[in-house]
Amino acid sequence: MTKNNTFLKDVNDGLSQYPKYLSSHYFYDKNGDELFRQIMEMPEYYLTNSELEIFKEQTDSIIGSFGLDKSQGFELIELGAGDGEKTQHLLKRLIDEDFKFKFIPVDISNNSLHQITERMTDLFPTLEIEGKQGDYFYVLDELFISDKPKVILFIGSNLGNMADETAANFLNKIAINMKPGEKLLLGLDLIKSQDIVLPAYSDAAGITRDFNLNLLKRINNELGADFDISSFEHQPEYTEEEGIAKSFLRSKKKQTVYIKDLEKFFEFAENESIHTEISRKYNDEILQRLIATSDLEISTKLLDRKNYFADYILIK
Ligand code: AVI
Repeated sequence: MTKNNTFLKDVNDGLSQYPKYLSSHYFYDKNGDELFRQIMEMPEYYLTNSELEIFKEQTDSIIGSFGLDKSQGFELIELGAGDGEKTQHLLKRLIDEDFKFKFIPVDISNNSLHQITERMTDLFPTLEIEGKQGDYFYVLDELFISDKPKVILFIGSNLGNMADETAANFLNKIAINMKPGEKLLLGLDLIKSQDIVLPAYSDAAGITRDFNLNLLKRINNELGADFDISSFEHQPEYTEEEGIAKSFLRSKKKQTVYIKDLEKFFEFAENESIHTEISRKYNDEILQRLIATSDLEISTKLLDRKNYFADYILIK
């Protein structure tokens, strides 16, 4: 099935079920990539700065926790690399300390991969870098072909966009590919109160709203739909008890939407919503549960000063 056929099928399945659902996976077209970059700069979106602080101020602890042998080369694989803003601090220290390694950023977006490769090559002309384009869920096996030791980075709380069962399967899939003693650095947003988490998903400037609505624009542009974007609104939810931020698109009125490529109409009741995203927040217990059936163990946990975010180093 071609990429757009999968999109078409997922939109048809998601809008035909009750409650309606569209995967946040589809947020990231060129416009979505740009909106996410802007979200990361919003004052309310504390996740980026919290993890950046760990990468800037605890770089030696991160590198120490990898337990690398300087005389041996290794591969640093970053899943869902994005713009590399945090990783550049790690790369700089590794280069300064004379570690021999190849950096392998993996991203679904060719556009992001191109940008990170340019940025890192400009910053570190001697860095060996080899980007890999693809959905990290599917290209994982191909990343472990060489027998060089590996360090895997999966930061930014990207795991949080997966349901727990999918997240556990994904961690297990990574673990199966790792050799004993290898490390996975997993960056996770921690469970905290609603007054901190909810604004991160409903910033005052409305960028997160546009990010969510962009999904409907994408369906209009790519599948010939006639969503009236102004008649849907961004609806974020979070409770500390549940620990999962959720985003919905709520229909402000009763309406019918036509999707040309499906030759099909979809009915929306007033206030009916489409569930578009989960952003799970974690604690040690939840992570332990997710890795319970894998060969991974928590070896180190690094926190930012406010205890908002954790970088866990997991060892196989
Ligand atoms: C990419 N991911 C970890 C972001 C998050 O926080 O769940 C995506 C995002 N959605 C809304 N704002 C940011």
